[in-house]
Amino acid sequence: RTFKRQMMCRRDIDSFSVPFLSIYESLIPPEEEKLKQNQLLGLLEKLVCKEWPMARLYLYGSCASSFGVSKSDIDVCLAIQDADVDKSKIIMKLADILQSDNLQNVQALTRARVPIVKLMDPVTGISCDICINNLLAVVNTKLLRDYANIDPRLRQLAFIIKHWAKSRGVNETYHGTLSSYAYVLMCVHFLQQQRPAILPCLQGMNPTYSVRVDNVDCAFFDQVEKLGHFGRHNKDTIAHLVWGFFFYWAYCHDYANSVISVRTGSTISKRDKDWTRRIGNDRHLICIEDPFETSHDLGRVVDKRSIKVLREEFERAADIMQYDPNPCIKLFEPY
Ligand code: 3AT
Ligand code: MG
Repeated sequence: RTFKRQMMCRRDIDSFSVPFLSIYESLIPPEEEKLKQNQLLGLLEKLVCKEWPMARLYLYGSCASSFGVSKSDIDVCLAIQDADVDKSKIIMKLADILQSDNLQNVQALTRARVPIVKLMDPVTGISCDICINNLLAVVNTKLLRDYANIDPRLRQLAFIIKHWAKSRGVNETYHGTLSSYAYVLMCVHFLQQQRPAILPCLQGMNPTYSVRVDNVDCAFFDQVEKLGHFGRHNKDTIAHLVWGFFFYWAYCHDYANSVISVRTGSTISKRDKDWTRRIGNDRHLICIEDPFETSHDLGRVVDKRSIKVLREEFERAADIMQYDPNPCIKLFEPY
């Protein structure tokens, strides 16, 4: 590993940018998909307002953060400002309402960590998850969208990494691998770490946006259009960054001692967070700090078996990026 840590990138790396960009472009949702999403959101708003006139619906997750690939499910948050909301009751009621309006596969998952109603709209063909009052997710979605608007390479990199993770079966939290949200944070962190930096640390700047949600102060600089083209001094191509991303997670990240932290734009020590030992099911084998819920490690789903799978996948990908004659094909081969 120490040998590889000093490894130089292959000389022909930039020649792979064109094929990587065409993969990226093939994953972008077409405009009509956005229209259908809005059509479904409109229908849901109409149904919800009949029962709860003061409620609001927010789109969050990848379809709102610009990290959604074509044919993704959409994530919707129902915000109800009632003093004592019983989420399970609302979920059940909501499922009833939706069921009676021709929506299909309506399921109320009241016992999940985040209780949701799932449904499929037969008119648009879109599937949707609706949660209640999960406003932190709405705010972290905004943070990611603002990062995406700073440099186009973030969205390109994140699409390619998500596509790789899905192809290789390492985007399944119920199997101990990482969520899409975690991979996007890993991409943001990686671009913050480049020299010159490709992304700034928005939470480290003077806040222009500030809300308090569930007792968490969420504040960051959100006037990103004023940053000019922040990453312009760094000319790295997308192929180089994909190589660098995998190389970083395969051979450079200090799994034993470090936590990646988009909030600080850096890494922090596991000891400072008291994430050095297993507590309950949280093993902290790969540590990714949530930007707002800072006690929340997005790597907590990873266990002894799946950390091995993940690290072997990072090494496989890094080696393909370094040596394979056709990395854009080999990288995404199904496992
Ligand atoms: P997909 O395109 O659907 O794979 P996504 O970014 O929409 O990716 P999810 O559907 O898994 O990801 O999650 C929807 C949003 O919920 C993303 C993020 O704003 C929030 N979220 C997901 N997991 C967590 C988590 N562990 N902690 C905090 N927020 C989360
Ligand atoms: Mg989603």
